[in-house]
Amino acid sequence: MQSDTRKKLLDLFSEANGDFISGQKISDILGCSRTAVWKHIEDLRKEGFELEAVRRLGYRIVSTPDKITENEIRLGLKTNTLGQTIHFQEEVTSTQKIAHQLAHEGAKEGTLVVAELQTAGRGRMDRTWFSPKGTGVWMSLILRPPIPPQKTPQLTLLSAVAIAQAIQEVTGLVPDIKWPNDILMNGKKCVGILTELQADPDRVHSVIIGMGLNVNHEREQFPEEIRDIATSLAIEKGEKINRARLIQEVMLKLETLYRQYLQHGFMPIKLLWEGYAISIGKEITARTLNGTIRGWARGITEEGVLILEDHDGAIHYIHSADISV
Ligand code: BT5
Repeated sequence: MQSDTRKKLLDLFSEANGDFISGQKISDILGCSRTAVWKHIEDLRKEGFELEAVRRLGYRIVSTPDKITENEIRLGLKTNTLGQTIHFQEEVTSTQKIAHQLAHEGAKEGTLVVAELQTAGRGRMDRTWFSPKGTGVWMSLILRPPIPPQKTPQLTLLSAVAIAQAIQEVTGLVPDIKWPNDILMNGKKCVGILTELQADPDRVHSVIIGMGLNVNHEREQFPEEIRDIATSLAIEKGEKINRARLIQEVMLKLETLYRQYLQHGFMPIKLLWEGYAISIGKEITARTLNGTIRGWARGITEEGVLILEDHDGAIHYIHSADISV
């Protein structure tokens, strides 16, 4: 099916919100014959959509598959720009890598790269991010914010808030954020965020926000070395979660916060972030590339940098580290 016809059809079903749409209406709007409409419906069925067809009433969507495809993400996506262009692939090395390439080729803001499986998913400092097939959300979003490079850590924190809000909206669970890029449930990591830049010293060309969400993993599906430190939303909630719906909600929350950020700066985001933060006010250990510091996490700066007061009362500004509470 041509992708714009497909988009129109899914938008129609999305607006109908589970109600029937007549075959005539679909054929009028798509500008094709009733037979062609039937073929489009068959295509959707092949992808795992369950569609009911009733004479004189038309068609309605009964359920969508828990597969992530471009269509699945589109159906019900309420954003204006974020995620409106989707590059979906079943298998990739890393969605970050593809997003970097697309950004380099001029992809527009809001372009989203999503995969079902990453063979070389990565975390910070080239660490491995475990990204098996069919259970998680592995995605990278391209933004082109008019901000200087030193402010981009703010976008990691902004993304963490958006993901926390989306998790809350979709699952009812309230996650914690651990500075700078982890989202935890009951002390275990269920989301990691990796923010990368394409920039000159004074100008950002693009920011690639990589988001890895453990959604429907069972405990045994995690490799042994992270089984005690990782969790998934399904483990915490006790039921499976629709991944496409989660992606849509993350995009929507991100768009809202991003707009707010561009208009009013980081302050409103900082307040929201502090509402989810678990490490602030506590005694923590920060492992940085230059060594380990122990002390009290006093808060974050306007820039999103962690303020740490050591036992001698000296203040350290931490730009990048692993934190343990
Ligand atoms: C992160 O790194 O937490 C950032 C992860 C970003 C992943 C996304 S997926 C989409 C996009 N494409 C990519 O290739 N990456 C991004 P960091 O803070 O360095 O944490 C990495 C550490 O978390 C590893 O060393 C493991 O200990 C642990 N880990 C690995 N996979 C995990 C998983 N699925 N769940 C929880 N913890 C994991």
